[in-house]
Amino acid sequence: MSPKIINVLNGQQSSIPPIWFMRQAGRHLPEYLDVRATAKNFIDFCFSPDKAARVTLQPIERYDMDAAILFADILLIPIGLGRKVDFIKGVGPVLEPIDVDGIQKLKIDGAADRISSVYETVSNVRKELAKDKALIGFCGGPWTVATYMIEGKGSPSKDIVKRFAYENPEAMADLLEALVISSADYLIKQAKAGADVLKIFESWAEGLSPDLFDRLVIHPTQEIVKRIRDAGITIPIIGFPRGAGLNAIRYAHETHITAIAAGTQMPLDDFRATIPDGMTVQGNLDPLALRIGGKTLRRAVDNVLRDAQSGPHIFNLGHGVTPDVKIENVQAVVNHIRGLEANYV
Ligand code: 1CP
Repeated sequence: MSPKIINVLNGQQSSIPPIWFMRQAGRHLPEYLDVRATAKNFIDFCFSPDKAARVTLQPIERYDMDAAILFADILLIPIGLGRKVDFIKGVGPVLEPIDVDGIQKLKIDGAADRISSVYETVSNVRKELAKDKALIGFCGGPWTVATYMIEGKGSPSKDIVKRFAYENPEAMADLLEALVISSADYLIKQAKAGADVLKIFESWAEGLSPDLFDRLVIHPTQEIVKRIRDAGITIPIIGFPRGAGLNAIRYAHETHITAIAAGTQMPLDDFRATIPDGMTVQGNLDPLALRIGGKTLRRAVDNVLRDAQSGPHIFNLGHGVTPDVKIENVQAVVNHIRGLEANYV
């Protein structure tokens, strides 16, 4: 039986949508914290195929989600390109900010091979995952990864990076090209190792003028998709231009992705009317409602189901599960979606 999420990505409509959550493997799960405690640091954890495979499978085992998402991070690619990346407890990612000179020195050749333990994780997971579940591989969108590389820290303010893009268009194009080449190669290798779906996380797509959005988001994404297709990889690709507003319409039409993930603020019914006919939409429960639970959560789930019902839909959040989310709340949403008794607390 092919995974339900694959049928929906191929345009089939289902009265019970497939469901998975961004950041479903993470700190809200005690079993995740147990494995996490055995790793030296977050990057070592991502590069340990046995441990990473184990936590990738945990949300399937606990919640019976329809898809597993590879446990890795969008900031592994800068490591492949030869940059130093650390994750500091309580702070988040810390990178040495890159400048024009640094961009010229990026090690594009072999970047995806230098992080090859990720493909081992993919094949370990695929071996253990049931046939009716899909494995999602992923990378960060080039613009989003560039924001971290230029600013050097988490939750980048983007103004520094936008200024860099305006003032150094050639260096910015070189940086995006390095990210396009290495990220496409990375996704191709994940697909060859057994990923069933690929996702491009453009988490910082907000606040860009249409012109910058074209140059920094649409064009590089088109290039990644083209490289993947030219390599003979035909599996679905989900794009997630979080916070892009109306720029998401052109993203849906012009990047040649298969399906589009919507952030929390997107009205799914209006959005569907603007994107290519029959394109699958993923999203977009408010992660805050998931934290709150109870009636608030039930109502928020019903609203998403109502707004998404006119076409193929994958149920998900508008952004990731936060560490304080209660397991009971996630379970209640999964049961509700499947028409089972949902115990909202
Ligand atoms: O020690 C820990 O547990 C650290 C928390 C953590 C986790 C669980 C980080 C650090 N990364 C991850 C895993 C991760 N990251 C996954 C796989 C697990 C899953 O989804 O279940 C994925 C798909 C990502 C993708 C990712 N990393 C994104 C895109 C999605 C999004 O949230 O917008 C981004 C922006 C990152 C960067 C990142 N990595 C980690 C943190 C804390 C951050 C965000 C930093 C910031 O605030 O900007």
